[in-house]
Amino acid sequence: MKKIMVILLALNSFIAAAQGDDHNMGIIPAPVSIQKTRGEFSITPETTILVDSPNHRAVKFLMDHLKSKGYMISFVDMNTIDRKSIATKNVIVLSADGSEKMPIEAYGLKVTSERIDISGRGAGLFYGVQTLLQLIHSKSLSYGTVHGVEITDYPRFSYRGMHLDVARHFFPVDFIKQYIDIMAAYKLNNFHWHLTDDQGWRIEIKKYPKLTTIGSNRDQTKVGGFSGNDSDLYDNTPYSGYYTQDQIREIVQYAHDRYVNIIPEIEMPGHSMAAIAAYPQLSCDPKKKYEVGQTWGVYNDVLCPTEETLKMMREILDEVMEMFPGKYIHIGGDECPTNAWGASDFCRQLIQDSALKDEKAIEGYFVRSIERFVNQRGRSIIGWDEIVDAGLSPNATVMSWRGEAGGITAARQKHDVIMTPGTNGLYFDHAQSKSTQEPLNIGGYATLEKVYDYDPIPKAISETFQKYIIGVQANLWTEYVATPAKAEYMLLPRMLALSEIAWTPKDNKDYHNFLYERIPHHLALLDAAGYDYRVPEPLGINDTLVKGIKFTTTMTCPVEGGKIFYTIDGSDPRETDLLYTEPIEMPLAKGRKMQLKAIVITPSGKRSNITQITMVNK
Ligand code: TNX
Repeated sequence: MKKIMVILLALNSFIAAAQGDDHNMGIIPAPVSIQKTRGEFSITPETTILVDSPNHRAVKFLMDHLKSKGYMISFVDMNTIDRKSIATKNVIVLSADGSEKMPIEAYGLKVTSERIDISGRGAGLFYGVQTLLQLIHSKSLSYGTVHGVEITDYPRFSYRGMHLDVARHFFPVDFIKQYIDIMAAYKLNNFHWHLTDDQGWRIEIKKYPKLTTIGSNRDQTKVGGFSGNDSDLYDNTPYSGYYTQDQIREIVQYAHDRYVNIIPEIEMPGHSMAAIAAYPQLSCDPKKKYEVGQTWGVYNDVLCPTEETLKMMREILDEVMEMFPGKYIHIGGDECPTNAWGASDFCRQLIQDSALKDEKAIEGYFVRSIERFVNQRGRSIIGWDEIVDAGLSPNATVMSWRGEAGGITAARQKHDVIMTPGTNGLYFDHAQSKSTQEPLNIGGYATLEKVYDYDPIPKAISETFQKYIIGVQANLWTEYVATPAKAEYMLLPRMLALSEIAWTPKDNKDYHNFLYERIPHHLALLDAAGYDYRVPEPLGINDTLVKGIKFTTTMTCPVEGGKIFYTIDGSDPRETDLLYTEPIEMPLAKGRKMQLKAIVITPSGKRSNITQITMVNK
């Protein structure tokens, strides 16, 4: 026990030292303005939390959070006591005071040795609380301290999104809640829930029960990578899973309590094999036999634009809108081949009757029809950028995923746009490094730095149209993500970079500060909390070759409390090898070559990829 305490205290002073040099004081996403001040507030069992709106979600969140951490702190409703008798010392005050003129979602946070004041309205107050929680540093035996600071903060973008595909692989309710937790902690406010696709329909629809009794089950799943001519290996294992309407409502409420809006996606007219397998009349050839998708890619069978199909989609969306109260309904619209429409007599007739140019125009016809309906219900659609090619629907918001081009075109037509380009690091199913040690993934390449470097406002867009870029999102497609642990691995720490590009003013971004001074502390917290995440390689060596006669290798551990182990004999390092404690001096005789290999092992035992540096004296 004593040993643990010594370690904890040492760790804590290490944290304090790291924070000492960091002008952002460890906060992710970095705030708009932050000024470190003198003094330190100590949270003690006598500290009182004063609130002006006891039912505020931020207050409830803080209460629950502190309780779960074992803090016994009293909350006092300022309206129930004589204002003059309110204590002014050893208090944490959560109020709307001074927030009238603040931008939306803004907060102010002031910490002195006597008190902490957080002011904000709605989400603003909630984000003030999130920042406070990041600033609390607990020592082993006390309730924690917060260094003096003055912060003014608000987001760069109003839409800060994270997506999860639960169709290719299903994720349980508890995991979805955890996903929302971590989003909220990093001030992301829109969870895009990809609920249906070729390989599974995962939301209960009462009027159409076969969508889940049939559509949520596939007989087996493709093993390994997918590209058209891969080997045909399947796992021979049935796969299923869906959310009941009660579970959905529970999750919607859970997200609401954390200022996270959920955007449900019901894919149409493509990526709909699961629905077609359940109700073949949705297709252009109802006599054909259909099955829920077992492999990945794009399927040629798609929804047929008959009145029967459109009616069914409207009825499905009616139930969906009842479960999800938010403004946006995502209707998909991506990757929809026209083969089935081209071969259909019905479609030929429709093209004539509705004066459509050809079968390619059917997607626009479909989307506009659904959009009219969604608009009548007082909601708006979001679609993937193919809806731009299909002739944009009037109020549609566009998610630009095939690069930025679709988003740029849409913004110039004064449509709202959410940037989520796969080519710029925002596809979290892509590999996090070029190393062969990365787990199976879809290909592509999205390092932490690439995510961080992305600016959601494309250079090509003139100032007049920039306001139509309402935000940014990263997508986690799950063809190759079969477990919650892997989803966390793909999500973290890239989501922290996403949070900073979505929230922090561009001029405050600083990758070196993010990577060296803030990320290590956050990874230590995630490590202790039991999250999976990708452990970055030792900072300082990166599969490079250097030439010279004498070498000094300096490495930094990217996880606080983690250790770097290394070898110089060419073998793969592990915890039984040399522990890195200080820069390694390595003089090398002429004609010699030496390889230094290193690995990070975190306090919970997670391991990074192995990186190396090769030194040669020619
Ligand atoms: C394209 S992004 C898709 C998804 C895949 C993803 C894999 C988009 C709108 N469609 O169906 O899962 O690529 O990266």
